[in-house]
Amino acid sequence: RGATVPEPRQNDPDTLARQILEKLTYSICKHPEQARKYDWLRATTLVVRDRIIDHWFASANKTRDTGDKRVYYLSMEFLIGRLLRDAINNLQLTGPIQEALKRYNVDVELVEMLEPDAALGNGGLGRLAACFMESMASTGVPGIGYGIRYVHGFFRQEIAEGAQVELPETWLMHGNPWEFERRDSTYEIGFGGKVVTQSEPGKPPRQVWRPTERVLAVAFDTPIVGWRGEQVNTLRLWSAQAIDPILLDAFNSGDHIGALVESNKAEAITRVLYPADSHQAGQELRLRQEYFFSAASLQDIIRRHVQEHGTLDTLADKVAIQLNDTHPAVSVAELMRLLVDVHGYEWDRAWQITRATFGYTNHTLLPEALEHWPVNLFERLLPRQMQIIYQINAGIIREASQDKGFDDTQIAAISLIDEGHGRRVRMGQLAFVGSHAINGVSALHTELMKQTVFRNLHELYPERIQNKTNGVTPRRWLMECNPGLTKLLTEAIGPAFLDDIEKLKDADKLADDAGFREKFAAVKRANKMRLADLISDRLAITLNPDAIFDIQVKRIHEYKRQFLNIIEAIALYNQIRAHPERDWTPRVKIFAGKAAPSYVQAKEIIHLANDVARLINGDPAVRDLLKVVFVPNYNVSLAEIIMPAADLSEQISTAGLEASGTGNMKFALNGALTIGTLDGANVEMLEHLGEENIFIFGLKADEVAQRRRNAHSGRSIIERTPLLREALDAISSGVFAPDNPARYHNLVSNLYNNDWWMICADFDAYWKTQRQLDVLFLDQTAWHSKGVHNTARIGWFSSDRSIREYAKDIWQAGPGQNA
Ligand code: 26V
Repeated sequence: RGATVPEPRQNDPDTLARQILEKLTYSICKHPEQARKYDWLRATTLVVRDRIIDHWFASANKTRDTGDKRVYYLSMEFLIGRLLRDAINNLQLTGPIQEALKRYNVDVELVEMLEPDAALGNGGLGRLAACFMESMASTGVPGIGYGIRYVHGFFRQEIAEGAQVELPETWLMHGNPWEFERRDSTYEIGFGGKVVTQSEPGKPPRQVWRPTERVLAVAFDTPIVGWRGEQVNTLRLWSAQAIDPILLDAFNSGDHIGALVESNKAEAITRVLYPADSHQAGQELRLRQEYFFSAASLQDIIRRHVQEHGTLDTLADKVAIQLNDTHPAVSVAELMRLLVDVHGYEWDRAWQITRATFGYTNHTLLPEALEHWPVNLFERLLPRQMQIIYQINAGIIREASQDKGFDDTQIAAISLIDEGHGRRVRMGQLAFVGSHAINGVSALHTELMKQTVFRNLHELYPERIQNKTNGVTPRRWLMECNPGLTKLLTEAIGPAFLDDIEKLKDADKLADDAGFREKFAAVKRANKMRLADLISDRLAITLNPDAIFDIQVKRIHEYKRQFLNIIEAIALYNQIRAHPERDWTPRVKIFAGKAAPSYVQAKEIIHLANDVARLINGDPAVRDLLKVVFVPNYNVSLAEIIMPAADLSEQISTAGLEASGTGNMKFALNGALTIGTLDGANVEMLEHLGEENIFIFGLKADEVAQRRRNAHSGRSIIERTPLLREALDAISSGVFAPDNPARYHNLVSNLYNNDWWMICADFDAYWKTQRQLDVLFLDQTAWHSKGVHNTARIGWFSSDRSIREYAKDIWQAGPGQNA
């Protein structure tokens, strides 16, 4: 309306340098002489952000004008990490920005490192959501992510005397230049109260929920830039606020604390990320978080849809909503409430729309991680949604018994209410029945879903479960974290792989090219030196860069078996000491990861890793042959330094328990070899890489299940395996914990008495495979040739491929999908 559109921005270093100076001066109010690195970060971010905004407007307009189907990704967690390098890379500004900052004697890398690492997630599930957001933007899917703007993300981990200490994380401390508060997208969210029946003459009676408590959900938007900046999508995070910021009457009558109680209670909803990913917390605040962000997102989705299309009849044609695990599963009941109670839809029609709109992704089969809420809590907090769940349940049970002749045991298994443990709402069942597509995250995991948690629902709806194997974004996990390898690959096979990562296949033949292999090895060595420098700075441990860098980084959990890895380290240590004359391959075992604060065994494993590291690293008898390192505070930024520096990737979960894994893909993309079990996506990696390029050992999923049924225990294995017995004896003896020799008694006695995680059962196979890798590493030609094959053949595990599959098979959205 009379306003002129800004002219296109120039991306040459001169222009960028000038604009950075302008931001520094007029937005940050600093003279270049006084500017600190942090000020340069902010100024650079603002300059990059301006360019994103241009593309952001264009993307939003396009989707509105075409009326293309939108995809909404609902996730309690987005583990996005830093955004500046991602934005610069995807806008193709890496060189020019580096050049521009150099004019002020500023090193872009040092500046980038000051950006806080947005850790709004626990681990795999949250990081997958972040990769998916980037890939939706990169593949042209109009996607909006919905989540929670936690004030405190995943805790900061310190190690004090070997043990994990949790400290608050404060990513918003200096403000967040990537987010835009949208006061015009604010919604009321209710809790508690009662349901009343309203009847008007001539109309069917309506249920109306009258909540007693209300809070505001305020939107904060962050742009997600796709590759080459062509599409910019939105990550919309909700922040909770009280409707009345202060109760002035209470304050004026002297109750200064009471005046703030309500606003504290409201804001508590989005204060902190729950740091547990393997035990359902069962706390009211968690359920409030889940409902809060689900309800806000649905109101927003419905408002936008009605604005653009005028009716909710077409919701499922124009909207796909993906539930990232069961955390947003209450959305199924909430959408039914909105359709039936608020918009007057008939139940059956509402149910049809709901099911056609939702898809649900399952990320774990661990029984202790499956969400189920006590019925009485649910009823008190969300009375109308509880009624709706009962009504959905009645319909499903009717269908199962009438159409399929299900018996009482089968009905009990599919019921949305678990009657066994004090009446609970099963969120997995709710998400399943409310969705038209349910997916697992690797081929094996999807098969196990059909056989275990969802056996009976799968029988009732045999068409609904499908597989969508996970992937990782090659922009962050190759181009940005490993510029050396990216440059080498571009020189060798040309730049086509940057747009289609499966073209990395063109590098496969270079595995036999000695010249290429040498350059590949040189890049790896430089990346190892960089990690060695970081470890030297932070932990004062000196590493031998010619050693195998053998790395296990992920959440600490018994099923992931960091304990098995540590036991192998001790056994190796014993052998090196017993046979110093042998030709040992030098090895550095690197660990990083966080334990849930309440997970006792996981914390003991961290403590053991640190205790073992101290003893081994201090023993001159093994000097350069063996080192053990636990790097504190694993996060996305640390992963970006670790992945390119690995020779060997540890993916050694008890078979059947790791749904997919995504670290396995990041390591392989950066040329590491994998030692792993036949679990999760490792199974498919084996198929793509070829069995000579991945090192698989141990029990298979069905063998694990069988042993568990047969009351397997570790005792007899330990007694006949001297290497294992001696390592466990050492742990039990207290040599690693002179201050508290009994510290690890429980960990060890669990192995004797039950070995639930098959550590003893797999030890021998693991040991032998590691020794095979020792020998292979001495033949650097053979080793690097396999490394090249890993990089060249792993392209299928790109999240671009995952997203294209979701878009085609579940969402019917994105390029080529709109009629
Ligand atoms: C569960 C819970 C339980 C209640 C308390 C908070 C909380 C937070 C997260 C979770 C779910 C964790 C599930 C998860 O992260 N699964 C991982 O998903 C990855 C992406 O699909 C996959 O690669 C990993 O194998 C899988 O463990």
